[in-house]
Amino acid sequence: MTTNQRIDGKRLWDSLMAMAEIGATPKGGVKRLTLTEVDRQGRARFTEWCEAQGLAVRVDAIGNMFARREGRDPSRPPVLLGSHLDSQPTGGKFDGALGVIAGLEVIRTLNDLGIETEAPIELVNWTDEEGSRFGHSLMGSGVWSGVYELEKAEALRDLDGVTVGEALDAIGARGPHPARPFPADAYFELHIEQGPILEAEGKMIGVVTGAQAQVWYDAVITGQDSHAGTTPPANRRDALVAAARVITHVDATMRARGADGRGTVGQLTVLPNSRNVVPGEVRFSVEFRHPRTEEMEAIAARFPAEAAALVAETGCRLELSELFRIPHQPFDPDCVALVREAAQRLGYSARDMVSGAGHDAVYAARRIPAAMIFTPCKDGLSHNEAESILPEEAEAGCQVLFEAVLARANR
Ligand code: HGY
Ligand code: MN
Ligand code: MN
Ligand code: MN
Repeated sequence: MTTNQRIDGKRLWDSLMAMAEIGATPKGGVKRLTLTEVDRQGRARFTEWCEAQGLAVRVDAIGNMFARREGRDPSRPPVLLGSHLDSQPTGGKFDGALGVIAGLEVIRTLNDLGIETEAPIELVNWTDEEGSRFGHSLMGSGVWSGVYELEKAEALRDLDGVTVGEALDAIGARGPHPARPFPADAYFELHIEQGPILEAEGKMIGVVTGAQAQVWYDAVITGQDSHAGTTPPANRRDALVAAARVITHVDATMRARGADGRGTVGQLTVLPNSRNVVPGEVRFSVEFRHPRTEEMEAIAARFPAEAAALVAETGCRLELSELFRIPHQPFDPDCVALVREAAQRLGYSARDMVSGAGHDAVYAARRIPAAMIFTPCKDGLSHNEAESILPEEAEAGCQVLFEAVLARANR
């Protein structure tokens, strides 16, 4: 039988909309880039809401925020829940924020109903999940779980040359607590699917069994800037033409892996970026993903040499640096079962699925049992200002989160 203790869907939605005001963009999305002034405002509002619920908020050295609700037995490791408040430059209202605000709603409901859990509960806002500013996604959870070294993370630079360390200090987000794993019992993350499957199948809940493999690179192609009018074809070393070959090859590599292949060049800078100069340097991102680790590894084994050969034919030079590689990450079967059982008890249509996106749960799972809950999103669209979900979808996801966390914290 379900606990029949219901979260407050309207309060959840109102808080989601209030958070979406921070960094709101004209097209209805949000721009809350990690460790910017707007991120600071989001963090401040999150802290205010947590403290209003009597939670003790602590911040670690990479800016991860943990808001703790005590349990009956303080000796038990806490059950964690949460996600991220940072967004893409043209992000949506719900990517990340849904998991954080739904986690807050779980705590608000426990407080309203006067429910004391056996284990403590900690609500988490992870720093820089998106990776779009500093080039490493899942950065905060990566440092917490020991995948990324803190010093290396702090030294990462954005396109303006600002380091993570400088950005942390600029908004006062560097906390006194060590950014490393502490004893925790489990981690649950509610997130929008960011893809088309649940909507296409008319399912309300995704029971996420794992997340796909991915590998990210930085590429720099060096040719020679020269006059567009006077440089004959034979004398050109056009870095943008070379980059175009590599970009086409990324797409072909993806398609060669069939419907499960993913390959993207999302970020590109042309130098000197003048219309009558043959480009001498092009910097761009490359990433590949696949549900099966061995497929990602097969791409990663061949792509660097293939790309170098394509570039060499143009007389340019390629420097390709691998930023990180994540194998397929299975989630914990017991935690996944709690999600599946909660959806069943609540009567929500559900299906098991692997996440196409990376999530903080992927790195949390390196240290503690973790599971995720997905809700549909309109047209499967995300990392787009038009990202949208229905209030009843947010409510359903939050109710499943409530039940799974309560079951785990009282087992
Ligand atoms: O890229 C990702 O998968 C995540 O949404 N940042
Ligand atoms: Mn996200
Ligand atoms: Mn995202
Ligand atoms: Mn993500």
